[in-house]
Amino acid sequence: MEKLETIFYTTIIGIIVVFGAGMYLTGSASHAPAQNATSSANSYNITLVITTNNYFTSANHNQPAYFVLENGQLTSSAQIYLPSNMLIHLTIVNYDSGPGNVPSTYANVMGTTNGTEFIMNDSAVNITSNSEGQWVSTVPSANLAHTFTVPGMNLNILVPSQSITEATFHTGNSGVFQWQCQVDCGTGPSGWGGAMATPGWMMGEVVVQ
Ligand SMILES: [Cu+2]
Repeated sequence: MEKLETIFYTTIIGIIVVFGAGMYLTGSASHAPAQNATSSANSYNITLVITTNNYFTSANHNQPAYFVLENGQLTSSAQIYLPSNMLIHLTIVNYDSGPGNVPSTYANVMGTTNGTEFIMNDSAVNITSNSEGQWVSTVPSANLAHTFTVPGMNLNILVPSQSITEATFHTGNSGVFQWQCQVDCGTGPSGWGGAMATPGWMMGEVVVQ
């Protein structure tokens, strides 16, 4: 009997864990913020994913790119939609390594709650056993892979190598703002070509609506 009870409760806990994870993944983002299932009336969740080794051109392949995780699929980051006047919970899952150079203007976290961000699984994005993380206001340049920077919103989020980053910030009124990675992860002598100069890769628009 005891063994059966153990199996029963283990199964129930397993179902709860799997269901909970599923809810989290499906609630990532939507082009229609008001209909997002898991975001509450007062906040909105969005997950961005940075993958590497994306084919760019025959001369410049292996470029990194941002994607929006939407209903379990990676979609273009050329336009990232956010609701206006809302608390945003942003998660960035970064599979890319880096490092690269960032202008001193963008060396610190800006525009988030308390001017900080939460970093997990630093340099090991696929770790599942280590739940530890840390709040930071900057990331050493030797460990910096990308940024998610929206100058028009005074927002600067630093993305360490192979990591999960979380931050919250408020949107204002509706408008279209440029987003741009500030780490020279592209092609050419400056590193600002290729992905860095192409919408949906390391730049694009944030559409606040
Ligand atoms: Cu970048």
